[in-house]
Formats: sequence, C-alpha cells, structure tokens
Amino acid sequence: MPEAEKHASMANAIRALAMDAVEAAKSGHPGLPMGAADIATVLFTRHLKFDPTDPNWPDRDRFVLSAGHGSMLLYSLLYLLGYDEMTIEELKNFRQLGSKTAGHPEVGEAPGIETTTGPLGQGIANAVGMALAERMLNARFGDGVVDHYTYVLCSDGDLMEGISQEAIALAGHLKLSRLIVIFDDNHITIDGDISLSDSTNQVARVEASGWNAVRIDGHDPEQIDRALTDARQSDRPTLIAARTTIGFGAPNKAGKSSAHGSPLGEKEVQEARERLDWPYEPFHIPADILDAWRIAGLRARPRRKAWQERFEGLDAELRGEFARTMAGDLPPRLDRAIAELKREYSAEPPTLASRKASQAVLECIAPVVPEMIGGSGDLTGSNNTRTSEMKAVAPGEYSGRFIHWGIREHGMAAAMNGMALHKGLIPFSGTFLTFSDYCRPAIRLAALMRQRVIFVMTHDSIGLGEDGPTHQPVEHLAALRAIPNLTVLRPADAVETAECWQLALTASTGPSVIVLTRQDLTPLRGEYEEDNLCRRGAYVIADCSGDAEVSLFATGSEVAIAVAAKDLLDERGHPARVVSIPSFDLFAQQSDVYRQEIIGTAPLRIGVEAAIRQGWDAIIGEHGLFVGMTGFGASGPYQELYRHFGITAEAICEKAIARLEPKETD
Ligand SMILES: Cc1ncc(C[n+]2csc(CCOP(=O)(O)OP(=O)(O)O)c2C)c(N)n1
Repeated sequence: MPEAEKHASMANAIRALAMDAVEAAKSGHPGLPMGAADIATVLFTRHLKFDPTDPNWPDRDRFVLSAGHGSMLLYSLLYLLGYDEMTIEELKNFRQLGSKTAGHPEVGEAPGIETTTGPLGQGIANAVGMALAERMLNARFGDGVVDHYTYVLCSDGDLMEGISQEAIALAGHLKLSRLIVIFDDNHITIDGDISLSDSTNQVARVEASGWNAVRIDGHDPEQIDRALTDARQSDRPTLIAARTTIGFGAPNKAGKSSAHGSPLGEKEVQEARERLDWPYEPFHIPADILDAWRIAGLRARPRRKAWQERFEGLDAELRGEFARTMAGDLPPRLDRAIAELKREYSAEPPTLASRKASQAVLECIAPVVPEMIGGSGDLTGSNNTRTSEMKAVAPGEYSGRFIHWGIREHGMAAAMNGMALHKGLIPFSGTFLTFSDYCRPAIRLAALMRQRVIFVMTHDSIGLGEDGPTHQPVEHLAALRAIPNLTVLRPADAVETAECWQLALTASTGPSVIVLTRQDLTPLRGEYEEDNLCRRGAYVIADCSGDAEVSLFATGSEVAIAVAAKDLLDERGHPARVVSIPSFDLFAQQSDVYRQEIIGTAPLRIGVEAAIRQGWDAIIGEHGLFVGMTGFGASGPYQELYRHFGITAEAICEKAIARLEPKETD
C-alpha cells in the first residue's frame, strides 16, 4: 500500500473507532479524535518511544492527552497498538461502569494512560512536571537510563485555562526542551467558534515565554512528521500549532461545535464512512490495517531491550537506587532518622513554630530520602521547605533538589502531580494554606490518581497575625478534609511534626497536606514514644485520673490552648482530658472501637480549632461546644486576635463552666 494511503487508513481506523464507540455509548466526544487522528498516527507510528508489552518501561516517552474529553483517541490508539488490556470489548463498553474506558482517561484504569485528564489545563501542567522529572532523573542516573521525551496533545480549552500559562512559563524558563506540545488548533469550542471568546495568538504567546513554536497543517502527515523531528532538536520546549478540522470526515458536522461532544448520529456516521472510504462494520478493523498498527507498536521494542541491557550493566548500587525510587519504596533509614529526632525533641522539647519544626525535620530526613524534591511558590523563607543542602534547579541545570516554582500555585501543584506520576521522585512544596484554593483542582486530582504528593501549607490560621483576613484561612481545613483520599495533617508541636512527615512519606497511595503554623508552639510531647502517635489520627495527649467531665479535642496550635484550658478546668473541679487530632482523615479510618475510646464518655465535648466548625460534629456531636471561627479573621498581632475571637484557655473554661454549672434563671 502506498505510504499516503496507508497513513489515511490508519488514521481512519482511529476515526471509525471513535465514532462507533461514542455512538454505542450514546455519549462522548468524537470531534477531537477525528480531528487529531492524523497527528496521533504520525506521533505514535513514527516518533513516540514505547512498548505495549512493557507499558511501565521507565524510559518510555510520556504521552499526555491533556484534552481528556477526546479519550477515544487514546483508547483507540492503545487498542490498535496492541496494549493487552485495551481490547475491542473495552472500546465497545466505552463510558460504561466497570470498563477501562472511562469518560475521561483515568490513570491506573488501563496501562498506557499516563495521567487522569478532563479538567482542562491540568494535563499540560502535569506534562511539565513529567518533563522536569525526566531531566532531574537524567542528571542523577545519566543518559543511558533516563533519556525520553514528553508529548502533549492539547486543545483550545487547555490553552485558555490560566494554569496553562503557569505551566508554559515554567517550562520556558526551565528550558524543558524535551517537552513537545501539539496544539489541536481547530478553532472550535463547545459554544462555537473560538472567536466568540478568544483572539490570542498562541504561537506568539508561547514564544514570549521562551518556547519554540511552529504552525502546521495538522492533516498533512509529512508536515507533522517534520515538525516533530525539528522539535526534538530544539533547545527549548516546542508548541506545534496544528491546524485541524474538528470531526474530520463527518460530512455535515466537521468543523462545527456539533462534532465536539455528542454522538454524530446514525446517518452522519454512515455518510462519514462513505466520505472516509471506510466501508467496514462498526468496531471492525481490517486485518491489514490492524497489522500495520500492531507493527508500529513493536517499533521501539529493540530500544527497550537495549535499555534493559544498559540498565543491567549498571553499577549495582545505582541500579538498586533507580529501581527503589521508581518503585516508590522508601529507604529503611528513614524510620531511624525520625526516631532519633523524636528522641532529641523529647529530651529537650523545643518551642518552635511548626513550619520551623518542619524545616528541622526536613534537614534530618532529606539527606536520607534523596528522591524528596523540595519547592515553594515563592515563599521559600516562609514555608521552610528548603534544606541547607538543597541546590536549586536552574534552566538547563537539573541536578538540584529544590524548585523555585514562582508565584504559580496551580501550575506548581499540577506539575508536582506530573513528577509523582513520572515516578522516581517524591515532590513536596509549599505555599500559604489560604492559597490551597489556588492548588485545589490539582490536589483533588492527586487524590483521585492516588499520587504521593506532599503539599506543605504554612500560615495556617489567624495565628499568622498582621497579614489579616485575606491570608488567614478559616474554611480551608474543612474544604481540604472534604477531598476523598487526601490526608490532611495538622501537627501540634515539633514531635507531631516529625510524625506527620513520616506519615506523609509513607502514604504512598495518596497526597497529603501538612498544615503548619507561623507562630511558635509550646512543646507538648515531652516523653519519647517509639510509636507514631499521629498514625491513628487522634490520641489522648493529656488525661485525667478518674472519669472526665470534659473532653477537649483540638488540632495544631490549638492543642496547647486546650491543654491550658484543661488545667483551668481541673482547678475548678471539672476533670478534663485533651485529645490531639493531627488528622481527621486518619481518625475516620480507625475502628469504631478505637474511635469510641478516643471520643470517650465525658458528658461535655468541646472542639477547639481556629477555623470553622464544619466537619467537627462527627467528633463533638451536635450538642458539643465549638471554640473556633465563625467568619473571616482580622488584621492584628496574633495573641490579640486569639483573644478577640475567644480562642483562649480562659474562654474555653468559661464556656465549659457555663454548660456544666448552668445558672438558675427566674
Ligand atoms: C476546567 C474545565 N472547564 C470546562 C470543561 C468542560 N469542557 C470540556 S471540553 C471544553 C472545551 C472544548 O473546546 P476545546 O478545548 O477546543 O476542545 P475541542 O472542541 O476541540 O474538542 C469544555 C469547556 C472542562 N473539561 N474542564
């Protein structure tokens, strides 16, 4: 078969599968797969380095379909290329419960899906993290082991989202030349022509951020091929703006938004088959075309085998380290390092802000866990996420361990997801807790994708003081606790901070947020305990002899306040106990027996947290007292703010006494 004809048939196989699967599901997005089929065919059959028989080959090129609504493009490719788990049955079950072909690609559902996409803009930012991880691992392990590209297919929507600019600026600044983004430049979004809402020159825009960019005809295989070859020679990231027609091949809907997100309809599909010269039954791919795809799937196998040989020839220690970090296993020395630190803190309890305690913990564990990569959204000196030995990553110089993410919290969080997805590194990075809102969409995806990404969020309450209510989180703890599979940790002193770091690192199937104070904290854990007491989310930190009349529950900086309130209540003849709750999420996972034991039987339960009440009723009950915030904070010295908002030991004691000793009224 002549090359051009062969290319057209292979691309049409994608188009047909996409039309048929969307038609069968009665929902989905045929437009993008049909429009981008030529791009995908050239990329996957001539350029992308991968082996369907070893989908997790560490040095494979990564492909991110940022426009995840075009998922049928990816599923068709995986089937055509011979990924075992992506059978034709899976395509027939597109979007059905239990299939591997979810509405949007979900990492872990089927081999070959590198990241979960759907929320536009996330994928391109994930890819920046992947491309950065590739360079950083290359600097550690060398060209023989890590030497691959990261390709992205993105849409108008991806580039319109603000996060794309954060990602593009980062990639340009860091000169991530192995990042190649193909822009499906079809001028169409859901509402209609792009001119309804945008007139950005995307090529000029990325060029302004230090990229290489080119415009091509996205239906001309030779232009696509040349652009991809050139992109790999560039010393900068590349955007290939490939002009395409959405729904290419559909006689009436091509080029229109009606091709974007709904089945084409029986008649249109029939006519598209005629137009594309595709006279085959739904889901049927003729043997010669399927063979051509399967052969393309074998293309990089010799390179994978050569890689394997090189890898096996490596020095045993280096090989072991690469295998360990790619598997996500922690070095055994970590637990010892944490134990030593806890022993030190218990012997000489330090009065420290938990952000400073966190830095001290990092100084101790970062040398032991070299795959930990620090960073900050331009708040390095405030977040305390950089250790003395961490050199910064710089443009073209990737041997460092610290990333200046700039003021790009959303891009930072999504790129951290990409680093974790790449595997081999454990990213952690900081911003203020109030700006977790700017990271939230990416944090949610880290949780959904079960990725170990550690978000350090400092300045966690009115305790930050004078910066005032814009910077004082009040609803953020509740909002973060609402995200499934996210562990929110709020340590009360230096020992708990060490324990929370240990928990975040060992939580290999989900992200953690470590919430830290700006202000100093009184040490509470004077006695060394080998066990990680934060492990179960809550534990009794100060008990009373005999039956407690009051159980006080608190987190972070408010635990010391609760302990002081307990002392006052004890003095007033009302025995009280205090429970520290470093993690609501971990506590919720405990057995009923443990939860009941910790919640206790005291007639009065009081929650203390410098945040809103939402979520607390599960612990203190509907009739429990809550001492915290009911609205936004205020600007002022923090001790005054605590008094102003009534979050003091005295106020707690008075509220408790008012309940315990009700005054008789006339
Ligand atoms: C953050 C986010 N906002 C909105 C959507 C809903 N949505 C899906 S595709 C799309 C835009 C479609 O235009 P384009 O990105 O150009 O894709 P194409 O029409 O070319 O398939 C929108 C708004 C989304 N998936 N993510």
